[in-house]
Amino acid sequence: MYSPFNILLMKRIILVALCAVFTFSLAYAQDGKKKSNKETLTFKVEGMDCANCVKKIEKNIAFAKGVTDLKCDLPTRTAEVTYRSDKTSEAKLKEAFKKIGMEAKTLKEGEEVQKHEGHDHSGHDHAGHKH
Ligand SMILES: [Cu+2]
Repeated sequence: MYSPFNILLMKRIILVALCAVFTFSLAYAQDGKKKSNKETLTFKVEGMDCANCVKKIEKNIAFAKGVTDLKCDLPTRTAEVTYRSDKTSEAKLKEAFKKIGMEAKTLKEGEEVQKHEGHDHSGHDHAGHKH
């Protein structure tokens, strides 16, 4: 027979146990991240104007030292770079973009990305820009 008090106590124990499991799994997830030294940065890339520019980034930045993943988004002109922080750094990644003639700016988390609707080439000089 369970008294109302016991049922309450059991509910509390279950709740505490659930909390403990949740906290542990969170700690584990963070531990795993630390071990692989993986970080992700989103860059706003000036000069990423067409599919060829994206290809250029994919051919170069994806194979830059320490880069493990790369996702380019043409409409927002952003490149999401996942990299190993023990192999490369934000500054080195920006340098890699510079080498292919593009300026990358780190996008702060939560910063609004302006949609680049259509394909506006005004003020975009394609001279010396080999496709
Ligand atoms: Cu282009």
